Amino acid sequence: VEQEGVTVKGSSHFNPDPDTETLYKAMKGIAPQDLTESLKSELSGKFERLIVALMCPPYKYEAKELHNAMKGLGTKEGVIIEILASRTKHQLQEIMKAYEEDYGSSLEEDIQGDTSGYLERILVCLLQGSRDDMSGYVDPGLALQDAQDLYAAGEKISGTDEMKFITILCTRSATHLMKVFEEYENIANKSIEDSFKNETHSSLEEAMLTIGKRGCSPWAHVCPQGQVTLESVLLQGLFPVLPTCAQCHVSGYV
Ligand SMILES: [Ca+2]
Repeated sequence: VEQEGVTVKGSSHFNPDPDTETLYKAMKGIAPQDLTESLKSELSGKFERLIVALMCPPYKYEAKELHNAMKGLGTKEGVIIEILASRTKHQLQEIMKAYEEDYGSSLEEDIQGDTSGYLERILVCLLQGSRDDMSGYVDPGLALQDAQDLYAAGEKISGTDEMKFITILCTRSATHLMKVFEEYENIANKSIEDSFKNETHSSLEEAMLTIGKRGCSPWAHVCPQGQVTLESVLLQGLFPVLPTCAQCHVSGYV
């Protein structure tokens, strides 16, 4: 298989049949819950919690986290922000689908019902998936313009043009934002995080900081809170697709 200069060669000694047969025999007739139970009896402690969290289909798990964050009295805004700010467009679509399947209502409507003001706008904007997160393309001219616009919408004026911040943070890709924040530091002589803290408050500040960190840290898709630990590195290597930050947090592993 050749793709973009990468060549993968099959081993000349590899014969899939005996391995497939052994696996098939081992897995045959085991229902997923039984597999989870068997794993639980074989494992212990943090590693057990991690594996069990990973057995839960990822989007259903996040849908449940969001639902739990909104039901009952009050809203755990931090959980909603963390999940929505750190997922790709495709992941958000899958989470919305899982939410509607499991709870019979629209995630967007439930979030609108539970939040208000600029926080509601930023969350709905993220959910609508207008963010370009696949191309990885950075337009240096646009990055400079965005940095100037952010400066003009915050530090340069008294008060803050929150919608300008929200629009740039919610529609640009993580790689583009990295470049924007770099330019911003040259223009403003301070980091974008410091400006978020000066210009916004409480949950909107938290949302912007979460998005900002995702733009800054290459590890952010493993753990959007920006903590890089041995475990998060191992997890990235071991499970390149499956684990989500929420799952790692719940398992107490990262
Ligand atoms: Ca200001």
